[in-house]
Amino acid sequence: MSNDATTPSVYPVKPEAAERALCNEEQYKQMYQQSIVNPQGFWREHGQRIDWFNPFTQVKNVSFDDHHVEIKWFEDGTTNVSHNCLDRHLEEKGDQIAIYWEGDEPGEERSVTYRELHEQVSRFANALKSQGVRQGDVVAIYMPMVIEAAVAMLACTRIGAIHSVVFAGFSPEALAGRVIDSHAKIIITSDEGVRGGRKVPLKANVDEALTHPEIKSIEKVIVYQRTGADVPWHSHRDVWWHQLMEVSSPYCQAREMGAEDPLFILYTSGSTGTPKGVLHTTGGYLVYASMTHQYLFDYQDGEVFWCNADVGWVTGHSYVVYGPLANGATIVMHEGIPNYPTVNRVSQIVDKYSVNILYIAPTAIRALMAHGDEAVADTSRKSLRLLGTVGEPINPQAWQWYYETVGEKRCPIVDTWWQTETGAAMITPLPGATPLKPGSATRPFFGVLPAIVDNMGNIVEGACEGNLVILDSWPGQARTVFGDHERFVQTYFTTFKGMYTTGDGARRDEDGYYWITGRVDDVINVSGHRMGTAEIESAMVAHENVAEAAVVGYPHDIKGQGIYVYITLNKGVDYSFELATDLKKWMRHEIGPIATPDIIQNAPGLPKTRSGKIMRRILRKIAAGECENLGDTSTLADPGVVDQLIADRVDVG
Ligand code: 6R9
Repeated sequence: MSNDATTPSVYPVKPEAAERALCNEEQYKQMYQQSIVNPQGFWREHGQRIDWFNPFTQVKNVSFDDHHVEIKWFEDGTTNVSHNCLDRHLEEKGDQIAIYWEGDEPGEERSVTYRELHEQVSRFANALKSQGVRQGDVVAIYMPMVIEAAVAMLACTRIGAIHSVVFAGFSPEALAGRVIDSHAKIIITSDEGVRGGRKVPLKANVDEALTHPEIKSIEKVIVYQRTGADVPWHSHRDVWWHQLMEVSSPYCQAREMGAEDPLFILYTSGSTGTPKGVLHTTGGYLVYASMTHQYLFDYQDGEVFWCNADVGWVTGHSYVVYGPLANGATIVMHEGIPNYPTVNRVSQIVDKYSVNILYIAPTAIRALMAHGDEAVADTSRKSLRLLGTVGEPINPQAWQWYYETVGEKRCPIVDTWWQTETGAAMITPLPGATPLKPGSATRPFFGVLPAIVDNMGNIVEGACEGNLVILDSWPGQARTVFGDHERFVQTYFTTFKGMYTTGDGARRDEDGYYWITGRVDDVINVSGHRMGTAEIESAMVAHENVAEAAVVGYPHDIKGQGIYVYITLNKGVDYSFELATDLKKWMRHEIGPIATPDIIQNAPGLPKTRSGKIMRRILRKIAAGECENLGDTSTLADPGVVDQLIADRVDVG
């Protein structure tokens, strides 16, 4: 992570950014101070940024005590998310474009105004009601990146149904697991999705998922017609989206919801067990998502905002749908991938819609950077004012390329650190207020109290490195794990008492800037997507020839981390190229393409402690090629396996 001598280590705030921004450096410091010293007063004021049907009087009611973790914000207020994202903009912005949709193939495009979006959401909300969806029911959404994905989400919020968006790249098995856990009543999907020139058989995947014997909750499958492909049909269960829309009324009053009523569930991987259904609630989430969207992108009326995340990830929830729409923004939604059909696709879309703010992941930046200037060829990108990044640490080299080649040194970069569980950005520069250091997420957002603790949980002051924790609640914080509050407490509040454990390591420098160093638990981050090693391992050992599997991440130029799998085969099974290919296919089927192993190493023995715990630390080092310095191996049950592993190592370089 070293900068070469020609690279400045600090980029001062640009005067033009400070001039237009809601807050410059002085104002940031004042507001931050106020938010920490008097959180009740600060959030009482900023809670007003959304419309409340019934105003709140209680601001914050929080306990991080592991005997009784409870998180409530604005609890006696009532509101509705879809009202805030749509109805309240109609008078002034009814004819403004809400969403520019750009299809996978250039030339395929659509757009909707706020008025049109409001009408579609209202119709679809009525459609959901007609299919038996009531307040508090869970609706699974397994959709490609089409406007209707946002319509489906907003329609759920309009009637108080809880959505659970499942990334359309996930396999039928992964979808089934999430449906079982959430007891979803309805699945909304499409005939097919289209990404990078390839069709994804979403409806067929749903059909396959629903053959799972444990799924009893699903009553209806609503199918949006994206490609018009022939799909198998079960007339007692399947319903066409367009047929429902035709007969549904365009009037649907937004239901008055309590601030703490559940808004959505989003599954995320942890270090152990099955994915957790992280639950967010209504009022606090919307206040926090919309406020961060406005401040960290310095979003101003009339600007075009493009976050290219999929709605299957939290970034797509907070910065494709809820944050921007609550602020009445015009957004771009792209169906495809950043480098299809040409490597300058992102830049072309920027020019086409005069995008002012571009928010993408380091993995996409690195993939584009691999093509150098070709990635920006024949485009001007002159509309760009600000760049953002999220999902994993950005290496200074990629930062530099993004800054110089994409933004032509004109646009500040906001490197935003946050998590599914935090709802929205937590540690991030503000363009008018924060001098930038490439690779650092810089300083906390208002109301966020980060700290670094050692492994004993002692808070360390000043410049240091350790575990990143958050000492007090913020409105966008997840409230629980759906159906398993104990797991929520265990995962986030027991490692270090009285604090929220992020699972990330961080360094703080002498200026108080935070540098995220990556996960401290057994979670790997592939192309900005979190995956638990346990999840991959359990899918791997479900294969008939695999006895045991250990998964680690290793540094990967494009993806950030690649998936390196060590497998022990069942007795009598020989390792072969064909078997490795079969295992990769198996993983795509079990979890989805993002879980495809990059490297598989045949490992007749794995390094285990006497208590049987695999020492991944050693496997990580071997995968990364750091075989000389493996650290202490004395606690291994059989230290001999290490030599064998090194001898059989697959060179990733
Ligand atoms: C929003 C999102 C969360 C994990 C998080 C951390 C990593 C996210 C980052 C970053 C360094 C950044 N992460 N943003 N690391 N710098 N700017 O990505 O949510 O999918 O839950 O992942 O991603 O490790 O703990 P999620």
